Amino acid sequence: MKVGIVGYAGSGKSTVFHWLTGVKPDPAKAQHGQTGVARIPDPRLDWLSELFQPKKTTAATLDFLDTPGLMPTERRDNPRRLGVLREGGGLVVVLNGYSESDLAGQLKRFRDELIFADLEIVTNRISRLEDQLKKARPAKEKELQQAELELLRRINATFEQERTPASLRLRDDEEKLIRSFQLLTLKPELVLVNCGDETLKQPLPADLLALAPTAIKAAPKLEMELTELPEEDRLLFMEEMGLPGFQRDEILRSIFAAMGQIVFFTVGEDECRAWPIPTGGDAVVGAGCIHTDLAKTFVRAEVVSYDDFRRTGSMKEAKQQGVYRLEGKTYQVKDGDIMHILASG
Ligand SMILES: Nc1nc2c(ncn2[C@@H]2O[C@H](COP(=O)(O)OP(=O)(O)OP(=O)(O)O)[C@@H](O)[C@H]2O)c(=O)[nH]1
Ligand SMILES: [Mg+2]
Repeated sequence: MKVGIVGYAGSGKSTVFHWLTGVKPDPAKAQHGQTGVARIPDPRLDWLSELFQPKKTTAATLDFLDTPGLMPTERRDNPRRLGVLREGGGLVVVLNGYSESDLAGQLKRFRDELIFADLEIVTNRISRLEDQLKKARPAKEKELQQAELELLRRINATFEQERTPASLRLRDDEEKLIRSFQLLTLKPELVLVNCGDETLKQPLPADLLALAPTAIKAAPKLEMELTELPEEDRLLFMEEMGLPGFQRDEILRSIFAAMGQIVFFTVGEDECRAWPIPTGGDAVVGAGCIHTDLAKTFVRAEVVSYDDFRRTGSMKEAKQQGVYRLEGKTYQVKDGDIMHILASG
C-alpha cells in the first residue's frame, strides 16, 4: 500500500519521510512524489522467526510518498500539488508543531484544501453527466449514469456542509461507482504532529483532538539526530529530555493500523512472513495476497491465532487443544492469524 505524506510547505514532510524510510529526500523528486519503503516492525514475526529459523523472514511494508508542500497563499494551485496523491491508498497529514501553535486551525485549513481539490473533480463530473443524460442512450447506460449522478450529488452535499463523503459510509457497490476519481477525502488519514524539542512534552491541544482523535506526536528530526550520538550520550540526553525511547517503530505500526491494514502470518522452514491485508478481508482475499492463483484454487485455510500458537508452543499441541482450525472461503481474517492455505490442483 502506498501512503502519501502530505501537509503545508515546511511542515516537515521530507523529514518524516526520511525518518520512516531511511531514504534521503530529494526536493526535485518530491514534485512528482518520491517513494521509499518502510518495514513494519512486528515483535510477533520476530518471535516466529526465532522459532522456525527460516531461510528468509519478510515483514509487512508500507510504501511512502514524499509530496510537494501546499502553499497557504496559493489555493488555486494546490489541487495540482495534491494530484500526486490520488493513486495513494491513504494519507499521513504532517502538521507543523515546531513553529506554529494553532494546530487545529492548520488541520482545518488543510482538510479544506482536500475538499476544494475533490470538489473540482466532483462538480466537473456532475455537469458532464447532466449533459450526457440529456442525450438519447440505451436505457441500461442511462440507469448507471443516473445512479452515479445521484451519488455524486450526495457527495457534493457533504462538501457544502463541511463534512466529507466518508461520513456517508458508502456501500461497496457505491464506492465502486466512484472509485476511479480517487477522492482524497475518502482516503484513510492519520494526523502526525511534527514536534520540536520544546513542544514534544506538551499534550496535544483538545481542539485538535476533537478534529482528529487519533492524532499522534513525533519528533523525527530530534530522533534522527539522537541516533547519530554515541549510545552513552544518547541515553543521558534522552533522560534529560524525558524521552522514554524511540517512537519510530510504534508510529509505523500506528500508521499501518490507521490505513485499515492488518497482517496474517505464514510460517515454515523456508520463510516466515507477515502479509498485509485490509481489515475485514476474508480467507480468499488473504490467499490472493500471497498469489492470485491461490485465490482461484482456494479450498480451505488452516488457521491458528498467534496468541494460541504462542501459548501452546507448537502446531501439534495447538491441534490437540482444538485451537488449530479449518476455515472456509468466507472466514474473516484476524490480525495475527497464522494461516496455511490449502488449494486444489
Ligand atoms: N526546529 C525544527 N525544525 C524542523 C523540525 N522539523 C523540520 N524542521 C525544519 O524545517 C524545515 C522543513 O522541513 P522539511 O522536512 O523539509 O519540510 P517539508 O514539509 O518537506 O517542506 P517542503 O517539501 O518544502 O514542503 C527544514 O529546514 C527542517 O530542518 C523540528 O522539529 N524542529
Ligand atoms: Mg519536502
